[in-house]
Amino acid sequence: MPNPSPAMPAQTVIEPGLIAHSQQPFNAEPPADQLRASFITPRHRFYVRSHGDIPQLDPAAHRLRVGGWVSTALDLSLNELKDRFPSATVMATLQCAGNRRADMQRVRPVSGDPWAPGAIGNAEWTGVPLADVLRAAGADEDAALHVAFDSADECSTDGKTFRYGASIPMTKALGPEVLLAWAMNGDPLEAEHGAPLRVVVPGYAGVRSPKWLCAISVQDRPSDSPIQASDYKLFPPHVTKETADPAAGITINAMPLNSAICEPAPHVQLPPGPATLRGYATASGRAVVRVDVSQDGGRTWLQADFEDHPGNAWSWTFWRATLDLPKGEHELVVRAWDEAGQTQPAMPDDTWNFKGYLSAAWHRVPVSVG
Ligand SMILES: Nc1nc2c(c(=O)[nH]1)N[C@H]1C(S)=C(S)[C@@H](COP(=O)(O)O)O[C@H]1N2
Ligand SMILES: [Mo]
Repeated sequence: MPNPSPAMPAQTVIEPGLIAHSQQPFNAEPPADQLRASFITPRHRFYVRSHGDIPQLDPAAHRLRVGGWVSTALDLSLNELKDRFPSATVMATLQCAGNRRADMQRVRPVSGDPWAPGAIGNAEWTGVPLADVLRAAGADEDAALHVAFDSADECSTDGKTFRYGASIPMTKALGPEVLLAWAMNGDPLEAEHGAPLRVVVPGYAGVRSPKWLCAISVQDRPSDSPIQASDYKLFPPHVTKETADPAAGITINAMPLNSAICEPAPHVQLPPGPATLRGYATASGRAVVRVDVSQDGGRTWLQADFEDHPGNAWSWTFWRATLDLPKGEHELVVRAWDEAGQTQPAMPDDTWNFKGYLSAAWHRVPVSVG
């Protein structure tokens, strides 16, 4: 990075290929067709979601502390972490809880950036399993405990400034898929993705994968950071920003089944005849077993073909389908099915919530053919 200052100035264009929702904090996603161009999402097409300025941390000086309900507290440099534990690589999709929020925004106003289907990416993450580090510290593994993470970045919401923090239940933290990662797609992490060290919690909302990781604490309660305690909660449709009781909201951890059409783009003009639809589907821990597409708003369906469908449940699936489109206006639709026989809700209205989280209704793309 050319800028040696502790945080990037607001006007820095971090990834010119991304569509920015805001520059400070930097929040940006790739155009959907570019997202669909490679099964492993390259860094320049990987969405960025940050709550504060992006810290520029010195990898040589960086420390990771592990404490709380452990028998031996640890304080490790990055090199000590790499030398002491066998490394692991996991292919996993990372997805923001606000991915596809734009669909809910069209129902009724919601808070947060209006993400299209691009607040998602699939990468090969390399690091050490969190479970190995917890065991080396002699962590209490009681299923009722939580593993909390502290980051280096300062965030502010509603006038309060605090360091980013989040936690996951011990039961998830011990899973072999959960990594303390220093590399993405074989390269050291970039600053915007959490360099030099981040957590990757496959299957969980991105918010539980803290970037710029400084400390881990085993504790009997979730992180008390506002990110954990009040943000990223799912509320019923009648609850508003004014009436929301954060303690009563559901903590967003595992992500629901979702799918999106990445090509064609909404509102394009197509010639009559065969049109190829391409997109992704993800079940976040379960396997996607079927994807259906419709050209008439969901009255009739055709089964899509899988293009890339790894046996690994942490990674998304790429699908493709060809429809014969006559002249006129059409609403293209996709829905996925998981191995439990579940599918997505039909309308964004069905799961609308004022924060616009977990927007996972059938994805609808209007096109004109003529
Ligand atoms: N320290 C820190 N970690 C963070 C965040 C953040 O703002 N600060 N954003 C979270 C959210 S909401 C998401 S969706 C993912 C995004 O990761 P990415 O920017 O590498 O795509 O990081 C998570 N980890
Ligand atoms: Mo997110």
